[in-house]
Amino acid sequence: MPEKKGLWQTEYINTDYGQTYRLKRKIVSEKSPYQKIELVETFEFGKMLLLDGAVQTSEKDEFIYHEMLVHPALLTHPKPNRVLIIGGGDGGALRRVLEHPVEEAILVEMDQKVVELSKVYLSSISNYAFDNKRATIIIDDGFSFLKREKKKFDLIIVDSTDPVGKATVLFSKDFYQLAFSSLNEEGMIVTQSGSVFYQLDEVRQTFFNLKKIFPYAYVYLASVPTYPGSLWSFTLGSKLHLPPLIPLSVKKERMIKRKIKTRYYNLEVDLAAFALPTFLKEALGETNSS
Ligand code: SPD
Repeated sequence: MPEKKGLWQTEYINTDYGQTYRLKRKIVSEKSPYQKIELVETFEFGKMLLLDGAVQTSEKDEFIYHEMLVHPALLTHPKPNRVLIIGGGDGGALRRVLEHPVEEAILVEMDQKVVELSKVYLSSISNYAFDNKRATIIIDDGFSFLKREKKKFDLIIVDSTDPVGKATVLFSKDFYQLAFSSLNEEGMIVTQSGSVFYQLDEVRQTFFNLKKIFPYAYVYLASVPTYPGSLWSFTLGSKLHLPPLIPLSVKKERMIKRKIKTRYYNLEVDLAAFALPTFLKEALGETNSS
């Protein structure tokens, strides 16, 4: 058993379980008007961003989460032009969206400090996506922005904190109704929806809320080591397209044409991501589709 030396940072998932990292150094710890923001450098995962004590992203495993949040939906859409990201102030999702030939990617992040600190300390995650001419950064809350915005989107991505506390509104039926009316007729919404092991109720609620509004709804999975329980859920609502039923040859052609380079996502992973374990299928009422 290795010795527990040095400085450690724990994310407490509940009263009985946490995930702990040995730190090289604490970089930033400050309170914004919205949350406690911490940037630390860990031995195992490189630099890591925490909001209110919950790990949001790390240099070592961010590619898994961000590729899986963005590519399944964008490769399902034949011609995505206008994409909205709500949250995602670290820039990792924005970077992946801009790998597609979209005309405009709008990132609406509530906390300016998260964007500022990410630009300084997490450029390996955003790869300077904030400076891309096709990107617009707006500091606002996603719900208010969408209420005001008149022009429609092809994809809305919710890259928020966990579906508890202040982010809950982004998982509500009201929000999905608003998102539905803000999407073009081939439009989709995809949201991170929490740990299938530790937040199963939130996963169910997200799926059932989306399903009430969108004709098609799917949960899919990826393993993100720094997220509680690792097995992470994403929930996708679609007006027209059925992502797991798009032939892989079509997605492959789009990947090649759009020159998408990935480290986690590939077509076999895409196919497998929509296969759910039995306990989750049961929790979703065996209805992971239309
Ligand atoms: N438990 C943390 C889940 C965080 C999901 N969003 C992360 C934002 C990374 N861009």
